[in-house]
Amino acid sequence: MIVGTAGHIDHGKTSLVRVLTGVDTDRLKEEKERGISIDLGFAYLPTPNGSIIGFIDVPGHERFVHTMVAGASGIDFVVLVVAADDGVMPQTLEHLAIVEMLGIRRGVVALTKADLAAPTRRDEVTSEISSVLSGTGLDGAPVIPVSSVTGDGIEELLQQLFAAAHAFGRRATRGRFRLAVDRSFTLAGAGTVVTGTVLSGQVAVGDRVVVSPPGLAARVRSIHAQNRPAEHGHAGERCALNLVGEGITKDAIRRGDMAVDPELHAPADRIDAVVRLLPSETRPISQWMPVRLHHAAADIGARVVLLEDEALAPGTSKRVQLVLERPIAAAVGDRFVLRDTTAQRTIGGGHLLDLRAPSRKRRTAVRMAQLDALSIEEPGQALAALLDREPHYVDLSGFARDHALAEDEMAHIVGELSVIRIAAKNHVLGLSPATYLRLRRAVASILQAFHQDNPDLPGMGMERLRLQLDPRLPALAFASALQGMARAGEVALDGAWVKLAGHEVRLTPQDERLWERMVPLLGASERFRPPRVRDIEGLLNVPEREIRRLSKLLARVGKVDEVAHDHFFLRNTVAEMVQIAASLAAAEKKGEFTAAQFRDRVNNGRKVAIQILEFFDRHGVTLRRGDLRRMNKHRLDLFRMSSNSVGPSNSDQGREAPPVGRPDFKSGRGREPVLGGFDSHSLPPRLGHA
Ligand SMILES: Nc1nc2c(ncn2[C@@H]2O[C@H](COP(=O)(O)OP(=O)(O)OP(=O)(O)O)[C@@H](O)[C@H]2O)c(=O)[nH]1
Ligand SMILES: [Mg+2]
Repeated sequence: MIVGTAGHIDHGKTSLVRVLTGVDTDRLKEEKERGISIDLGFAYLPTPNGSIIGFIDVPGHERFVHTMVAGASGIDFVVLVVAADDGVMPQTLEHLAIVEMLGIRRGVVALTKADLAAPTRRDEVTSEISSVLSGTGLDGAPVIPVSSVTGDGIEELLQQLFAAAHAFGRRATRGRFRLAVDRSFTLAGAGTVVTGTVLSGQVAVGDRVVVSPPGLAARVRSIHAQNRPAEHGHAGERCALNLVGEGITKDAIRRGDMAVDPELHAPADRIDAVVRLLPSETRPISQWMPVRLHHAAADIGARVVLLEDEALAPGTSKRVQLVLERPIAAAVGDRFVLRDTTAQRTIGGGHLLDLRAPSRKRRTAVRMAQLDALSIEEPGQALAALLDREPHYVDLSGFARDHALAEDEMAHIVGELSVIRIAAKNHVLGLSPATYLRLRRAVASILQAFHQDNPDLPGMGMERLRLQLDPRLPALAFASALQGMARAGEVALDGAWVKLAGHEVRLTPQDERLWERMVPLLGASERFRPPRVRDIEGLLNVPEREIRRLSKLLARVGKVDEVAHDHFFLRNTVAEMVQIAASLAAAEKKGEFTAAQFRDRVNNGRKVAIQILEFFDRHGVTLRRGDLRRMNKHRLDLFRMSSNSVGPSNSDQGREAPPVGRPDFKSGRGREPVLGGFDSHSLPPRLGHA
């Protein structure tokens, strides 16, 4: 447990820590000279059951409130110090407000300098204290009169602290590692050391961390936890980390930085949050008002964008967007304090909702619904709620990172909710099973309608399909989702075309008859030199454009290939010619053959033979070097023999080439819709088309 002091200047905070722990935390020369605390002080106290309480002593001076916030950000328990002679003073109230904003609900009040106040005065101050605590998280906290001079009450306070530490136990070691740096210094023989409170997760000697926001990578060479050498540091402990790495120096790391699990390094500078304005404020927070944001040990200039219609009035809470002067390392749910820009008053505080807040459409109903979901504290429930709202998909990698969730925690949540994961480039999108089912049904029905209206087209353009769907997934994710549906046998993909599995291009009865008359002309002994469109017109007495139209249609479905303009070959013939070229190449020592060799084998004249080879060149089936060609072994089956059913076409004659930069479906990333490290659920069983 980490205990922090709080209270007005000169009320005896440091003296109290000294009698409790034996450590004088006012170490600075200036602190000695002026008799006040300036910086944070740290001390440790072993408890009877063997655990160690860490103390953070804070300055009370009104000019050092920012330091007080930095110290209070990591504490579990507060000792609010009120001098019995002075009573409640301005920084008593301000520190109390800060403790409240930081969500600290455990604590005691030490009524210090009890030796200087008569019993009636003590009673007076005690009732003053109960009235200021009323309605706060510390409402009803015990008030213990103590004197650091006579030692009165110290034993009772100690017992209270031990009991609290015992009841508190250990902070749950949830989440990925985050340590809020409050000091960075050089230690002779060790190098750079940073100290701070572990906010979440744990760290072990040898671990890699990143100092964020600067982005400095480091290795943890050694650890002190609660002032003792340790192999591990856990959430809720004060730790000193000896860091080594390029660029790691005491000056490169500042109070306010975080040492985090490398996965978490993603500084944020536009953050949606809930803010409560203190009732003591006299004016509401106005649009674009400048404030000072105190988060963990950092403080940064920021502007407030109001997200709700009504003004943010004193004593109320509202959603706002914080636009920061520079990014911070944070996590969803983190508490913060707002002070005015002249650093004279604490004006409010709150907690963070979304680290990747949008700069546009930030006040829409859709956005508010998302923020409702993000307001849910329990991450699993928040994710479930998000998946349920527009846009109906969630960047799971970003969600896990911004909630500082450990891999197994995220895997558990994803498993519990049966989230469907879709890989897209560097992240993984999640859909609820219901949304995914809806998507698949919509894909099926849109394709069905499309095939009905366009029986002669092999499929629908992937982009056109994507734009008709809700949710409209990002293009890469959509391609991955279709891959999943293709694996489940629901759809078939051919480059940028999507069709229902089992869809075949149907010819009209007239086309069917014409095709039956064309086949013998294209096949048979003249197959390597089939008649051109115009020749067929003469042979069959059918208009040239009809022959051309049907030929192009059949080319799209892979029945024929347009080797040269208006010159269509049967797909089987093209496949046969690839074999011939391959056998020529195989017979040559260097694997290269000439156009003349090819012509002699197919015996169709020099001009046509060269047109065929150039067609192969264009498709990368052959690789030409001067007069010689060799085979491209990766493309040997580009023109597979077509079966009875109409197979996918690989000819690009008469159809669009696949768009450049389309997702590589063959890469492992696109194939498995699984977030790195998560257990590998596959997509759910196929959707019936009934
Ligand atoms: N008589 C008496 N004097 C005390 C007691 N506690 C502290 N003092 C005196 O009060 C003065 C201030 O004490 P500190 O402990 O430095 O006060 P502080 O709250 O740490 O002050 P800042 O850190 O500057 O806010 C010192 O001169 C102490 O000796 C007490 O219980 N009785
Ligand atoms: Mg002090």
